[in-house]
Amino acid sequence: MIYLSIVMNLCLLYMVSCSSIDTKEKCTIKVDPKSKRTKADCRNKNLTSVPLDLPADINVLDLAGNLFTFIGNSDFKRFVVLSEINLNNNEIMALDTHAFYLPLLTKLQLSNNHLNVSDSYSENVFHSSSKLRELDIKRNMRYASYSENPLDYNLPGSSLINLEVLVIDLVCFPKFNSSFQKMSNLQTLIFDDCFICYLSNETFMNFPQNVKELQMRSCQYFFVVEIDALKYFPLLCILDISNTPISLSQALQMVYPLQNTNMDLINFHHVSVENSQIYPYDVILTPKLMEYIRTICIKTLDISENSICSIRNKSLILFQHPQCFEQLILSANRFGLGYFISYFVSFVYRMTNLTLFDNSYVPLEYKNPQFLHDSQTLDLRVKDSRISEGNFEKPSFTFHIPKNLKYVRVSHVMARNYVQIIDISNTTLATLDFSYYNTDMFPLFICDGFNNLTYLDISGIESTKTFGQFPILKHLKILKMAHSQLYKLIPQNVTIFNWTTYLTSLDVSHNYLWYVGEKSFEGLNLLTSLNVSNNMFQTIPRVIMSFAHLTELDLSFNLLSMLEDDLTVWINVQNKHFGHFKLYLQGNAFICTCETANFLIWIFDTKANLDMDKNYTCRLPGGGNNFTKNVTEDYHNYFAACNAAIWIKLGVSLLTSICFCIVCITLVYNFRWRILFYFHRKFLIIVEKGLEVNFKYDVYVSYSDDGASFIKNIFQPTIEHRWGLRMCCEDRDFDVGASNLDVRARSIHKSRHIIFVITPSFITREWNRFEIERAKYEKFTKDLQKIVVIAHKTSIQNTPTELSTIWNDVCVIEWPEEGGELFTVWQKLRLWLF
Ligand SMILES: *[C@@H]1O[C@H](CO)[C@@H](O)[C@H](O)[C@H]1NC(C)=O
Ligand SMILES: *[C@@H]1O[C@H](CO)[C@@H](O)[C@H](O)[C@H]1NC(C)=O
Ligand SMILES: *[C@@H]1O[C@H](CO)[C@@H](O)[C@H](O)[C@H]1NC(C)=O
Ligand SMILES: *[C@@H]1O[C@H](CO)[C@@H](O)[C@H](O)[C@H]1NC(C)=O
Ligand SMILES: *[C@@H]1O[C@H](CO)[C@@H](O)[C@H](O)[C@H]1NC(C)=O
Ligand SMILES: *[C@@H]1O[C@H](CO)[C@@H](O)[C@H](O)[C@H]1NC(C)=O
Ligand SMILES: *[C@@H]1O[C@H](CO)[C@@H](O)[C@H](O)[C@H]1NC(C)=O
Ligand SMILES: *[C@@H]1O[C@H](CO)[C@@H](O)[C@H](O)[C@H]1NC(C)=O
Ligand SMILES: *[C@@H]1O[C@H](CO)[C@@H](O)[C@H](O)[C@H]1NC(C)=O
Ligand SMILES: *[C@@H]1O[C@H](CO)[C@@H](O)[C@H](O)[C@H]1NC(C)=O
Ligand SMILES: *[C@@H]1O[C@H](CO)[C@@H](O)[C@H](O)[C@H]1NC(C)=O
Ligand SMILES: CC(=O)N[C@H]1CO[C@H](CO)[C@@H](O)[C@@H]1O
Repeated sequence: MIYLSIVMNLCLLYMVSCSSIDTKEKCTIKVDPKSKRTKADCRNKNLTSVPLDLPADINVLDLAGNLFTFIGNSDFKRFVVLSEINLNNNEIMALDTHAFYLPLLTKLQLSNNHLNVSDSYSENVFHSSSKLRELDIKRNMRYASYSENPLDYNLPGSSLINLEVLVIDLVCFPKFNSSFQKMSNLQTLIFDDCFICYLSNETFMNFPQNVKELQMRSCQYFFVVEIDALKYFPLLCILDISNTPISLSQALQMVYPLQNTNMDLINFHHVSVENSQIYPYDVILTPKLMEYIRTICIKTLDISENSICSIRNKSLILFQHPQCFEQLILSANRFGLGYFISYFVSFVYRMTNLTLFDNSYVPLEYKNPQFLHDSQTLDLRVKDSRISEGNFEKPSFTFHIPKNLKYVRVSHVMARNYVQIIDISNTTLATLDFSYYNTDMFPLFICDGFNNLTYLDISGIESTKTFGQFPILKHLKILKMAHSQLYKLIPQNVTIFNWTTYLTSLDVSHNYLWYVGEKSFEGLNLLTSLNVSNNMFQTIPRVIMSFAHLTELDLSFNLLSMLEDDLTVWINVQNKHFGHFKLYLQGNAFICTCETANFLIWIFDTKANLDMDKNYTCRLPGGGNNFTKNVTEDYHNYFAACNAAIWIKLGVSLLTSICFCIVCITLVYNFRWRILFYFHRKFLIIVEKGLEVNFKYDVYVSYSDDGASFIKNIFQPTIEHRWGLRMCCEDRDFDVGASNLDVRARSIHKSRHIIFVITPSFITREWNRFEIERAKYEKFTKDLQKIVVIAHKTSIQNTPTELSTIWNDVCVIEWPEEGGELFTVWQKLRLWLF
């Protein structure tokens, strides 16, 4: 009896463990609520055969990524309503004679297996699956592809008469068997893995005439195309040979049989050849090359990235049917439109159906070249661009945007600008991307009537060039002005954004902003998202709190030491009101002291959505860094003194009447940090002195002989007399007689920052190596806060290589000779040193 029960228990155990393995390997079965189809998902389960426990009524079976090697006649037989099978990425080498005996099968995927198009598909393999509409057998012929022997493609066409989509390999010399003609419904033909070596007039002879879409993307090698190769596809609407290296010249020849037809897409993106004897890499577009394509009515044409370096006889605008174009993509070529710009402009205007125009990434001309033979410029001084404009007689054109154009991208252009005025009156233009448009002048946009511009990107263009160039844009929602030196406008111009007061999203990151005037950002009442990251704000501009709809604020990578209470309260209110508020704070200079305790607590209490999982680096009062999370987790240790302050405050209110004087003293003592912090905001210098008592100097300056006068006459007066920082320079502060090495090491150790002034002879100075090594040492031991490198009368490239290992920790300034830059540079330096 006992024996029996043990056996039974063992059995039970066995069954339990078995079933647990079973559930691990089980496929997930789901009913798609929309299509009401049952799908069995058995992907990546190391299966070698169809699981036996699958219900028979599934419609979709996904077996991708398993280890099938063979499909037998009975494998799928019981799934009578199966309509889709995915067997991609298996190891299938053979199919049984009636492997897919499934009357309702519509889609079969077999890509990335080892089936041979020549002999793997027997006469009856798809017999009875006459509903099959989509067959994907690509990437099966990798090993055969390189062979130069002709390969017969034998597919049982008579059982594929309803096939619409065929995805298949294209080997070096393919011979399509005449049964392909029977696939009379074939509309989409995609060759993937394409290794073709020669595309002759006969290659596609046996394909049915209904094919509308032909894709031969990313073929591996250059191949010759005979001019009539596509004549078997008279109904072709989509031709995509992008990334196939046959040269644009050949691609343009290839459309010979398609003359005078209508095409939805011709995609010749990056068809340039690198090392062909016949076709040069650089393409010169001529009327001869455009002979055939110009007769076609094309909706979308992409000829980007083809090394087109010149356009002869206006051949680009010879198209006979400009009104057909809906999308035109010319990017990443190297041709200029200069000599025929007026014709081009009026040609584009005739493209009345055009919705998208893209001509970006055009590195063409310097905007203001200097020539040696020009006697006026021989003194090699950089001329004012306005003067050179006067010299250069430029034609002036107004570009009328065609009525239906919605998307224009002309970004990353380095050339001369020939279009002075762009007219967007009464157009539907919605998106305009002119970012990094590096030209001599920015066109003036005019609008007399209605416009629908909603997105504008003018990042990377100096804001003084774009300011005032736009009319009032009532529909503009998103404006990007990153990297646009906006600081140049802030002090001078009162309101910068009064032409676009309906904005909801504004990006002014990377603009060296340290201050925003009361009125600079005025009028942006509908703003919901503001990005001021990567600027130099030490305090948040108050104007932000006037944006009543703001729910996303990016303050990352500024110089904030905390967020003031009024701002944090405001953020909480916004968050409560709108139910969400996103705040980005990483990369700031937060301080973890009693005085910022409220802020630190707020970080973890607030319901607003903060980045970095609320964990930011912060500076500790005694020097060194830690993380906000670590500090708050160890709250009692860090803020014990703060709590004491609160208790004493309580005590104070009780004991006021007893001893006012004593309390006063206690107050001062306990609030020393708060007082200090008050001064920190008002008079940063005093605070720094108080917090960092152990430093003797604020800055150690390392320089060579030819920098001495710069230090004495320019540096010292500002840093010492105006800013009140203590400087250590060897000529003055070193005691006579002491060992030079020791003095230097000690002085560096006693300085909060170190500045290297790189002048032409600095590299030859005997001490610089030692000082750099000391600076690195101090940096790594965390005492030294900033290493600043100033290049004066020399280039940054001449910096000693020793500095390169800590390059990320170094602040670099190229000292300008004079002018407006100087002010910014002093501001930068001041912020770094404080
Ligand atoms: C499949 O087999 C591989 C190699 O044996 C193994 O690493 C992987 O975990 C297995 N996957 C599953 C789902 O069992
Ligand atoms: C495919 O079959 C043909 C004809 O049987 C043969 O010549 C070729 O080598 C086979 N290719 C592969 C990769 O097995
Ligand atoms: C074409 O291929 C099918 C299927 O493999 C085969 O039955 C037929 O005989 C072939 N026809 C020709 C003309 O080679
Ligand atoms: C291919 O067709 C074109 C045009 O019909 C013809 O000029 C050319 O000779 C043909 N090429 C071959 C190799 O038959
Ligand atoms: C714009 O395209 C439509 C069809 O896509 C066409 O009927 C119409 O003629 C085109 N517009 C013009 C002005 O040609
Ligand atoms: C203006 O643009 C918006 C969004 O881009 C679009 O939904 C709207 O239809 C456009 N209005 C007109 C008149 O084109
Ligand atoms: C735009 O339309 C308005 C009103 O329909 C009209 O007054 C104005 O002249 C038009 N502007 C242009 C440039 O055609
Ligand atoms: C915007 O402000 C600038 C400078 O304050 C002013 O010159 C311009 O006329 C204003 N534009 C509008 C539309 O109010
Ligand atoms: C905060 O982030 C730092 C740096 O990523 C990490 O070392 C530290 O463990 C984090 N602190 C907590 C409490 O997760
Ligand atoms: C950071 O704070 C944690 C928690 O108080 C502490 O254990 C750790 O030593 C601190 N790290 C540094 C580098 O000060
Ligand atoms: C911060 O805390 C985490 C765990 O709480 C610890 O792994 C990490 O070392 C701490 N970071 C510092 C700088 O002390
Ligand atoms: C009102 C005002 O100060 N406008 C100035 C704005 O900035 C541009 C470019 O610096 C000046 O040309 C304007 O005079």
